[in-house]
Amino acid sequence: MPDIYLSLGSNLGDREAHLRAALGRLAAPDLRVMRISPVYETEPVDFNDQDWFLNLAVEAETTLEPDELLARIAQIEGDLGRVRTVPKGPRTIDIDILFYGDEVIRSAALEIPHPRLSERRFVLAPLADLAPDLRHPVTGRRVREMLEGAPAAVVRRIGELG
Ligand code: PH2
Ligand code: MG
Ligand code: MG
Repeated sequence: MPDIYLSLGSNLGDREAHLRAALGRLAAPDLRVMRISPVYETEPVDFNDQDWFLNLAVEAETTLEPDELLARIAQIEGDLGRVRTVPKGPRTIDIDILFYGDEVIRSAALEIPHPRLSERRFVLAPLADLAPDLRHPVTGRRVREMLEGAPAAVVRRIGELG
């Protein structure tokens, strides 16, 4: 069964409650959540005029194929009240697939590894807490090397999800 890594983020309403609810929904007979990183409070990137995020990373095992995993995630995001207004704008919950084992998928619907992973401290900082030596299957760079080279942005670890 492949090890997968997900990034979760929320910057609307009760951010911790949204993260907790998403983690509760992710766990299923076909998806086992193995480890959850600490929570980080992070400065918004790409679309700056919005509130700060809470972000965390998850390591899981799943029997779902990548497209099935994507559909599951869309369902969870919808259930938690995510409405897509501004692209990259405020959201109750965003769940992104970072890695699916060593697979490389580049389709219109799905890109794995996540294409902007190596530029995003809000993804890499929590991921480095779980898997600093994990290598990107295309570039061969380790998570901790990507974090060291990522553009500056404020991320601060605020603790474990209670
Ligand atoms: N997600 C985005 C765009 N910008 N910034 C932070 N800090 N955290 C996010 O999760 C985030 C973002 C698009 O998904
Ligand atoms: Mg995202
Ligand atoms: Mg997303």
